Amino acid sequence: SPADIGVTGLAVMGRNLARNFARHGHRVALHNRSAARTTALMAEFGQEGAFVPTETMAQFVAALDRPRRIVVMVKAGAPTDAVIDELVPLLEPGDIVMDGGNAHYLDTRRREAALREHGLHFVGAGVSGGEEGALLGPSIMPGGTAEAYQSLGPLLESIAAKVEGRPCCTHIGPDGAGHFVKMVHNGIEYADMQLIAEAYDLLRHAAGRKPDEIAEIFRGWNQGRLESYLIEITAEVLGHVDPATGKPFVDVVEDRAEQKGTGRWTVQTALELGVPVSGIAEAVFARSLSGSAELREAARDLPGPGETWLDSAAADRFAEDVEQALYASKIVAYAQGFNEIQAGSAEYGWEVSPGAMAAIWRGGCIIRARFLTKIEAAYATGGAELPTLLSDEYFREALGQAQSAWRRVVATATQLGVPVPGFATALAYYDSLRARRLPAALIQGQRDFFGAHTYRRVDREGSFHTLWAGDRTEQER
Ligand code: NBP
Repeated sequence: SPADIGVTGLAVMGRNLARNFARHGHRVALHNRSAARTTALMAEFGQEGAFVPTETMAQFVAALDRPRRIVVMVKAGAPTDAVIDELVPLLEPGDIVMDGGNAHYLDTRRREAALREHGLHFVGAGVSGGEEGALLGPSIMPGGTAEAYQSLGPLLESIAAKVEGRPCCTHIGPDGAGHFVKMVHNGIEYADMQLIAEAYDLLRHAAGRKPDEIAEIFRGWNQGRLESYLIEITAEVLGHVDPATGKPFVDVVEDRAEQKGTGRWTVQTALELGVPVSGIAEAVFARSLSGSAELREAARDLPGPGETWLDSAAADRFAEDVEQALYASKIVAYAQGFNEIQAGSAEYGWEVSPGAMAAIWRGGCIIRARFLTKIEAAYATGGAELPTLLSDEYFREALGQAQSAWRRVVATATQLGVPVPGFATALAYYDSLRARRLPAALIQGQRDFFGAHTYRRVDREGSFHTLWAGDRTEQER
């Protein structure tokens, strides 16, 4: 009998998604460019469910029930286009092609438009949770037509992670919406990881705690409002001892953070949309800085404040402050990311529900966390247009309670010379939004001085220019 769904691209991700579909009772057609992967999957896991292995793309397409539902899970970029080009002539109007790879949302918009010309549905779906998520339940962010989601959605929801019975998958919006949201998810992930890393650094180099002690502190935090996958794995990593040397694992790893590019895309896109995502940007820059060997080498001997540590009683109090600072900074980073989703949605007319994004990130994905429930609730109360999460009652109160500790942490870090770009930029963002008057007025004056760029006045409508080089009278422009 025909297969319910097909998966082409059977490397780690595709193979695990295919197995996940089969384990949920779906009949799955299999295809991979080189047949060896298909054969290997059948040999190892063929008993797990109903698989239809195929060798050629034509056989693969012929094995599928109509309208066909095809998941493409190959390397992002040119390989994805190559697979689509091979598929399209074999398909019929109404068929659905889903790209589950890490595509840029603009590529997804282009592909969606091209396939629409052929009467085909193209679904760009962000899939989060890595290899394990793909097998046991990822968070899935599919974009495309509502009609495509009607057909494909139930299959995706069946394999997605579940939180309190709800699947971590929902229709995000048209064309590139799914990949856009996945991109911002990754950007937020960068920021969250950076903030956690700074918290560790402070506990280590200001409070003088050892990695295994810090692992304990993180385990404690994971019992409270900071409960999340990232905090949980941080404690695991910090508690790990290198078998070869007996040293803390974190001390034998080179301190150069790598990146694949979704964080960078998030920041590039935010710059174009004019959304301040300073927390995500600092996180991307912090990774770049950590990898700039020459730069760091050249600056190694610059003077610092010297070895100063907090005394033991102060260190205990400081650890509590760091928890507050981490929570507050995390709220800011997420608020910024959600603003980018709102801005992308407005730009492209996607009508993405921010609250629904918080809901489907509660399971399956890397940033799954208890506090996403609070974000979902904030958008339920404030609506999809809520200007910032910071003004939601719950977050406002949490920030109010945290702010003194947050300031102490940033001040102490600054005094001791421990870099906290994530904490500091989050606090600066908080204070900038709070400010009654920003020095932007002065910048407008400077711009008008050197470039006659004009300014607006607080007391009258219109654009004005001061004759700076002349008698300094004001003209209305
Ligand atoms: P890879 O990204 O390593 O891609 C390998 C697959 O692409 C193989 O099936 C390979 O076929 C196929 N392929 C390539 Br390369 N060039 C091709 C071409 N020109 N035509 C047809 N097939 C081609 O696999 P992955 O790590 O499973 O990731 C798949 C997608 O999922 C990527 O877009 C990735 O960014 C995304 N993703 C990955 C993760 C993760 O944790 N790894 C998480 C979320 C999303 P072959 O076997 O014949 O070489």
